[in-house]
Amino acid sequence: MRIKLINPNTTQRMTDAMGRCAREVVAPGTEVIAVSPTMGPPSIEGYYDEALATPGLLAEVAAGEQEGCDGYVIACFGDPGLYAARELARGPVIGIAEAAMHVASVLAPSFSVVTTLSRTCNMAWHLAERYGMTRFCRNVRATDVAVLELDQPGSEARRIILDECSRALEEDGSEAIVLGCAGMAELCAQIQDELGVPVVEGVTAAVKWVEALVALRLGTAKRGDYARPLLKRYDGALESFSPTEAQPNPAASRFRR
Ligand code: 5HY
Repeated sequence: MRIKLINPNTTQRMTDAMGRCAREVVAPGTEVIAVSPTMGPPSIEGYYDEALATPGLLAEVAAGEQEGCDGYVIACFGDPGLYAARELARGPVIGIAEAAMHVASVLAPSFSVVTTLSRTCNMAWHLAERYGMTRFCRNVRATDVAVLELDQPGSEARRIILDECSRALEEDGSEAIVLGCAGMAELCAQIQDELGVPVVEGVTAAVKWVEALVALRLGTAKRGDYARPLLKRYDGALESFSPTEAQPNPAASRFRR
């Protein structure tokens, strides 16, 4: 099977790191195609970044349908464009925040999210509400480490994140941690080893969830909300995004009718 892992920001080194993490956990026979859009913000740290990352993300999903991709991961903790992507895709589409929160919710009675900038904390709360996770999510904490600082040589990011996770366990009373940024994926194992509690990051959680759904021959429901977008011609710079008839996806036959 082919899973398209889409980093909605345009920073290729982040995309490469996510691809490495995903390929470590997928089963033999599962191909991970890790991509970034060619247009959009280099990091997503607010509503405006997220809005302007979405067209490029959706273009990658539309391309994936042509490429015969079986499923998709939206690898940004805001889960941008998740529902729009589901309108385009035949296969499952999972966001990393959605995946990480659900996984943590079956491993512990409660979790805290540890994310990047303070200004994105409410976005995480909104997602917890949307996913029915507020009864599990005790807190959303910011480290105020910018997304593109996470992997910088000499960065104190790992220690700062680890300290915030420790405070979450002590002060929030949480029994698990959700890492609130795709850029934290490569830090997850070390942090979990140090803390001794489940530390969940959404890239690998989402990839394995998509893999499981595709293996079960389950795809996105194409009735109602997630049916193909209605046909219409868009104006101006977005004309190329005009909804068209569904193109045959070579992978579609694998899904249960
Ligand atoms: C992410 N931004 O996972 C989010 C994290 C955040 O570029 N990739 C980004 O801070 O919301």
